[in-house]
Amino acid sequence: MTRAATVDLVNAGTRFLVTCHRRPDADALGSALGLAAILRALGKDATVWVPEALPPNLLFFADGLVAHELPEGRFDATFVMDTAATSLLPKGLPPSELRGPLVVVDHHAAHDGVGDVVLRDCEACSTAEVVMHLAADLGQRPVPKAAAAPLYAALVADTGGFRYAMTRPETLRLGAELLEGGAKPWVTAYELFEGWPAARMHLLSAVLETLELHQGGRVAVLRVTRAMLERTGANDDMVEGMVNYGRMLRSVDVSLLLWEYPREGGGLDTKVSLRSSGRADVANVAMALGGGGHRAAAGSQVHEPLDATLRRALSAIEAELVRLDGASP
Ligand SMILES: [Mn+2]
Repeated sequence: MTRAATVDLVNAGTRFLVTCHRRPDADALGSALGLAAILRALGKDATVWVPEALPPNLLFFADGLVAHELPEGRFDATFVMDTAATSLLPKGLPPSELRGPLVVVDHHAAHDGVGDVVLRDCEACSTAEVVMHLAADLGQRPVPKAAAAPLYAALVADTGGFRYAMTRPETLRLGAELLEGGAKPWVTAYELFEGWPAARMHLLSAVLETLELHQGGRVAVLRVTRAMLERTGANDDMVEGMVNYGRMLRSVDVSLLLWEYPREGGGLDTKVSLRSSGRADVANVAMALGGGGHRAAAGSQVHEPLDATLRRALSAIEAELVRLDGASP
């Protein structure tokens, strides 16, 4: 139903704002640029607006295509991509009389209902996939050439390079369509997963040194402190993906990365990143810590120091492992 409502909004309007969640990642930004290209192919005016600076590794598809200042005037609707919670809406979103209906496009299992229209498919591997299904409803498949590179980047990022369990035959067919549209597989993989500055490698080395195993080896714990970031000259963006290293251990069901993170207004929070090697549902764990996410990848930001957060996280993980062991004898 929401797909039909979204199509009606697109057909009825002429001027759209497209944005995404805070700290944009490849799926958030790629699905935003992909949707904007589709709207333009329909003769609509579409602006992708992101108030923050973009992560450098996403510039290969986004450079010069994103407005950082909010354009003036009214919009017929505002799309917010890949966003599961009100707290993740971009700062400075125009008031409702200027932005029009808020259409939230998403694929997260846990969603707080944010949006006047919520176009959400929890089976989709990425928000980019939801956009491609919407493109079909709008008569824009294959997608316009300008949509291919950003949507492909989103697909590759959210499936871990077509490796994660939600990679279905359909996912590869969508990927094939985007390659036919001109997306570049090696450029995409290199920019998303490699091309590191040396400081990031030094940070990884320090993070791996902190490895601890709990619950008889089933839980890997990694830490990132401000001191480690300072010592290696790394920044917070470079921590992205480091939680995955704990998951590589064969004994591990849950990898947990705890990261001292500056709190708005001063002080330190602890960011919690969780990955499952396939059996445990880490969205359950993240929810127990006030966050959310997917079965295999979830997280939270906790207003407590790292050690206190570690204790809470370990007990939430233990509860999930007990649930898991009860469910599959
Ligand atoms: Mn996503």
